[in-house]
Amino acid sequence: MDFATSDRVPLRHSASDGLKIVVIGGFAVGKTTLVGSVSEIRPLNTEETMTAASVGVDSTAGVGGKTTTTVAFDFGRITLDDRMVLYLFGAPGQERFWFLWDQLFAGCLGAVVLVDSRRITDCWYALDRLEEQGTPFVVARNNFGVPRHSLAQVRKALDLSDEVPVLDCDARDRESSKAVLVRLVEHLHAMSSARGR
Ligand SMILES: Nc1nc2c(ncn2[C@@H]2O[C@H](COP(=O)(O)OP(=O)(O)OP(=O)(O)O)[C@@H](O)[C@H]2O)c(=O)[nH]1
Ligand SMILES: [Mg+2]
Repeated sequence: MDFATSDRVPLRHSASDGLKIVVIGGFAVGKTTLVGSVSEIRPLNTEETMTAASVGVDSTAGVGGKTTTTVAFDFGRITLDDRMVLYLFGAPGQERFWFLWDQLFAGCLGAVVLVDSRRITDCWYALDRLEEQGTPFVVARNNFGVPRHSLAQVRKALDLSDEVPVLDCDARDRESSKAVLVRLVEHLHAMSSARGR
């Protein structure tokens, strides 16, 4: 598949061309940042200021500048080629909002699991949910500075099978975030071809 087309493809898609994708992972791993960096429409955000009540509950270790958190979901859209549009739903990361994930998962065809390798265990809940549902996914390690672990170590720590793509990204960078989504679509395509064999 060739996705190396213009970033601003004219809108002539039907709903059947759209894929619903969720971006999930632990608290403060960069989900809202990724949806915002890659979206070609102004992303919908539901950010609220973090209050003193979250101190000691939500660890912002390594993301000290973080002052807001997603309380419902993020929404964005990206056109990958003249046929395919991805509708992106970023999940809230705080445990108290996890009940909203059920609605976000409805109708989704694939997922990006964002990981901060300094807090790798935070994504276990996301992986459990996806594996339980049988939803295909890729794991994207969002780089906060120089990574201390290799991608092979991330794969091992998360006990991922060889078929799950694991890649690096910088959620703040549009091209990097787009590369993650392209990888996910390729993975979905490969999985569906394998099922059709
Ligand atoms: N250095 C660096 N900072 C990042 C990167 N991605 C996100 N950030 C910062 O990390 C913080 C967390 O980003 P968010 O996008 O709000 O994280 P989130 O996963 O949506 O957080 P919740 O919705 O609250 O769970 C923000 O302050 C971002 O500016 C990155 O790739 N590198
Ligand atoms: Mg968020």
